[in-house]
Amino acid sequence: MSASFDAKALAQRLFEAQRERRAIEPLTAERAISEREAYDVQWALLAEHLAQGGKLAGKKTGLTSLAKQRQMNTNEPLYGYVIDRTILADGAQVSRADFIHPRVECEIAFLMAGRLHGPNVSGSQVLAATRYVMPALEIIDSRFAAFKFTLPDVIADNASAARVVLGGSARSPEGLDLRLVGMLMEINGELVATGSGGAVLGHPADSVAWLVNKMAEMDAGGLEAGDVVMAGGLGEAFPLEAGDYVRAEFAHLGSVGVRCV
Ligand code: OOG
Ligand code: MG
Repeated sequence: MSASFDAKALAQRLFEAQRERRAIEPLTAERAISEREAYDVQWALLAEHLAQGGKLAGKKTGLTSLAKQRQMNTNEPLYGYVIDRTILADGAQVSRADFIHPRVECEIAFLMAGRLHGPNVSGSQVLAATRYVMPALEIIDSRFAAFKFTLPDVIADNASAARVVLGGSARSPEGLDLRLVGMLMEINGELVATGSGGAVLGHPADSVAWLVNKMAEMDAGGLEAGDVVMAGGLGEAFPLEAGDYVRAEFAHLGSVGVRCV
């Protein structure tokens, strides 16, 4: 760690940008940040959310699909944390004014039945430790101007996490080939994207396994029973505007919707 690197101060800057809904310049505009330093900032940011009354409810992967990696111009995934009060029920309403420049994307979410810590965790171990899979929408909201960042910036910014909407009727992944679970996404009744589970690292459970192993590499623990885990956007993310109604329908899993006012 170089003398000028202060993970807590950088986390504070991100926390305030989020609270004040004000975009800031990428942290790497000042100084190069390594992956490990970026996760140190993310950890300090989580500590700030917990200090302000948030509770850790789960984890998320991001940039796990080619579509997302192309859209955001990186070729590596990342993980982040999900805070309890950012999780919303199907059909929830969000306010555009609560965000800087929100985008919405479709994902498959996992609810963990058991603890799972890496390294060397496989997708089948993830499935064995899963209670339910659910259709989900994620609202992301980069704290960086124009949604432009490098991978260390977005790691520090908790993978742009803003809200999670869980839908469907939670069901066990048993007997489902999650790679082939198809998805249709509509905004205001208009089809904007189609996809399938295999879009995220070949299999959503492999995406979750990637997360567990990466957390182990970062000495950050892993998954605990009860954790909600977002396996990553199946396709690109779309701008979310006041007046929008977003709905995604998945084969076998059901649907999930959110309204923005
Ligand atoms: C980073 C977060 C990516 C996903 O599912 O790929 C993400 C971003 O695109 O701002 O949540
Ligand atoms: Mg996402």
